[in-house]
Amino acid sequence: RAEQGFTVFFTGFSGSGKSTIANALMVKLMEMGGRPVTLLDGDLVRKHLSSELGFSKEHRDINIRRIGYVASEITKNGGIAICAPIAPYSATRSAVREMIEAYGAFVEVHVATTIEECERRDRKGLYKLAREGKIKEFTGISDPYEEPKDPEVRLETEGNEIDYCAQQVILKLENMGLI
Ligand code: GGZ
Repeated sequence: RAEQGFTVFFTGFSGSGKSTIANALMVKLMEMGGRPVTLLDGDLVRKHLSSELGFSKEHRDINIRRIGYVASEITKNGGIAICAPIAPYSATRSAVREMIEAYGAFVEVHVATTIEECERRDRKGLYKLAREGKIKEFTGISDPYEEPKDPEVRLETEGNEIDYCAQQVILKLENMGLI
């Protein structure tokens, strides 16, 4: 049978490790060979696809739907799409799931690093700015994050290596018969 396309959709707080794990997953999938892998990282999407958008609920939803649309096209053509936005709203994630599942599998991965841990790490100094009110509507501080209730994979990053987290996703993809 022809190989089915699929989308791996990471969701979690800023600084939770989404991008890093998504990159590690991309490398593993590319090493397996044969299939094109496209990473739609939050930062790059914001730069190239959504540069006019801010962080209101309306704008976040537009951003996530754009990502979903691109991922659905990749999935339709039998490719692998990896997305890594915050995607704080569960209804929007569900809408994207429906768009993708018309063509292939949707694998939601909750990077479940707690807000306390993300703020403690504060790799980019954004949490400090959010606490000072210099960034408004900051997810987890002054803006909502609706936890996924039933993701395909939930990753606990505290005490686990990047590579181990990426491997958990690989195992799930194998169990689902996708790779
Ligand atoms: C959340 C923000 C905000 C606000 C700027 N809230 O660590 P980062 O920097 O690179 O990841 C965050 C990124 C979030 O963009 P997304 O497109 O993933 O968000 S969403 O899915 O909600 O559309 C952070 C930065 O942008 N950033 N302001 N107010 N993150």
